[in-house]
Amino acid sequence: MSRRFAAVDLGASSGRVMLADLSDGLSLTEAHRFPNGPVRVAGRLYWDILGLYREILAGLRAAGPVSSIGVDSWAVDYGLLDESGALLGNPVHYRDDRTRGVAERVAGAVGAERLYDVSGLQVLPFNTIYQLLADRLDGAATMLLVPDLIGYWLTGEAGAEVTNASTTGLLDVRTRSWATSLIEELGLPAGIFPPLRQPGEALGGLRRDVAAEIGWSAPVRAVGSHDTASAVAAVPAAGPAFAYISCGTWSLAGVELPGPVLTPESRAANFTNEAGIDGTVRYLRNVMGLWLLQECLRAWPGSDLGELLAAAAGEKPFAAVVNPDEPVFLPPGDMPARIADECRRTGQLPPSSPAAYVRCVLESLALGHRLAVRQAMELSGREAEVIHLVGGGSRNEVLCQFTADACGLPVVAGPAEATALGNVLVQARAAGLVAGLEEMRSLVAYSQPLRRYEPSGAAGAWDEAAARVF
Ligand code: LFR
Repeated sequence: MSRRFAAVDLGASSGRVMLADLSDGLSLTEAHRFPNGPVRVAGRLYWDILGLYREILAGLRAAGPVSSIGVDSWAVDYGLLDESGALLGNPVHYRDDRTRGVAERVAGAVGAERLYDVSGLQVLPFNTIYQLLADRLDGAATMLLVPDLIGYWLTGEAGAEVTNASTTGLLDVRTRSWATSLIEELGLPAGIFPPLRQPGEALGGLRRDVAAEIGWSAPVRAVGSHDTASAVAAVPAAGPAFAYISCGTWSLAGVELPGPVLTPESRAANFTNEAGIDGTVRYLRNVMGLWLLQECLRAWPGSDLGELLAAAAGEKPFAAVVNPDEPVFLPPGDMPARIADECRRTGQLPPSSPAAYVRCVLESLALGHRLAVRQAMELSGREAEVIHLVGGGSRNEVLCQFTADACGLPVVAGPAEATALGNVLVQARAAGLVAGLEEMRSLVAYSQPLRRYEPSGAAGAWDEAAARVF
C-alpha cells in the first residue's frame, strides 16, 4: 500500500487538491489550486459547483495514484438530488440573502432555547436549517452537503458526514444523530437526510467513468468533511490547554472540549458546539475573518496585498476600529464603504487610505479574536496557555502579532494548510499509519514550519479599543 493520500479541500476563495506523503514523516505538496467565489445569477448568489468538480478531477489527475481520497469544504451549503440522483438546481451560496428573517421566524415558532438545546449551534442566518426553510424542496429526495455531494459524484454513494452535519442545525448535539422530531416539527421532509457516516469510514471506490477520466482509481474516505473540523484536528497542540483560531475567509475561534456547553450564557454569547473528530466538541464562534480584507482588495483593483500589509504596519495604531461581526459586513459588496459607515456610526473618523483601511481591518479582527477566545475560555472553564492560529491567516505576520497582543497570549502560527493536513491524517489513521489524535497533532508539530509570536504587553491600548466597539 502506498503512503500517499489526496485531500480535496474547498475553501470559499480557493480550492485545492493536496498530496500528502507519509513515507518519511509527513510532507504535503500542492497538486492543483483553483479560484472559487460566488456567482450572481438573476439576483441570487450561487457556487459554481460543476466548475469546482471539473477542477477537482483535474487536481486528482495531476496528483496521480494514492491510497485514498478525502473531501472537505466550507459548511452548511448543499445540493438537492431528485429520485434518480440528479442535481436539482445549483447550490446557493451561504452569503445569499434569501434567508433574511428566517432565523427569527424559526426562533419564534420553536423557541431559541429549544433550538440551542437540541443542536447546540450558534445562530447564523445561513445555517442549513434556515436555507432549507427558504428553499423549494419539491421533488427533492436527498440533501447532500457540499463534500458529500462531491463524494457522491466520485463514488455513487450518498451519505452525510457527521462533523459537517453538525453545522446544519438539525443534528442532535448529544446523540450525534439527525434531530428527527425537530425536523418533523419544522415541516421538513425527514427522508431527504441521508444516513450519517463517521470520519475515517470508506464511502467506496471511484465510479468507473471517474477513474477512467483521471487515469487511476482509489477509495474515497470520509474525513472531517467540515473544513474547520479538519483544521482543528491538525492543530499542532501538545496538551489540552490551548485555544485555536482557524483563520481563512472566516476566523473560527474557540477551544476543543469533551462535551457540549449548552448553558443560557453560552447561547446568549452565540457559541457553537460543532462536532469534531473522535467525539470532541469544537466550541467556538465565527468571527468575520479575512473576508473583510478580501472584499477590500476586490474594491481596489491592482492593489498588492504584501505592500498594503507592510504599509498597514506603519499606520497609526487604533485610529479606527469596528466590530468585525456586524451583520452588515456579511454579504459581498463595497467593503471599504461599509467600514467607513460603521466608523461614522460609532463616532470615529473613517480611514483615509487603503493602508489605513487594512490597519483598521487587522486591528478589528484581532479584537474579534480576543473576544471569542476569552469568552470560549470563560464559558467552558477551559484555560488556554497558547493560541494556535492555523490556516491561510497564519501567513499574515501583522495579524498574528496583533492577535497575540490583543489576547495577551502567545500565538503559534501555522500550519497554513491545516485543513488539508487534518483531512489526510484522518485517512492515514484509517489506513493504520497513525495511532490517534495526539499522534496526528505531534506529527504536524514536528513536520510543519511553525512560528511563535509573544504578546508585546501593550494590553491597555487593546482594552480601550475593545471598549470602543463591543
Ligand atoms: C469556514 C467555514 C465555517 C462556516 C463557514 C460557512 O470555511 O466552514 O466553519 O461557518 O465556513 O460554511
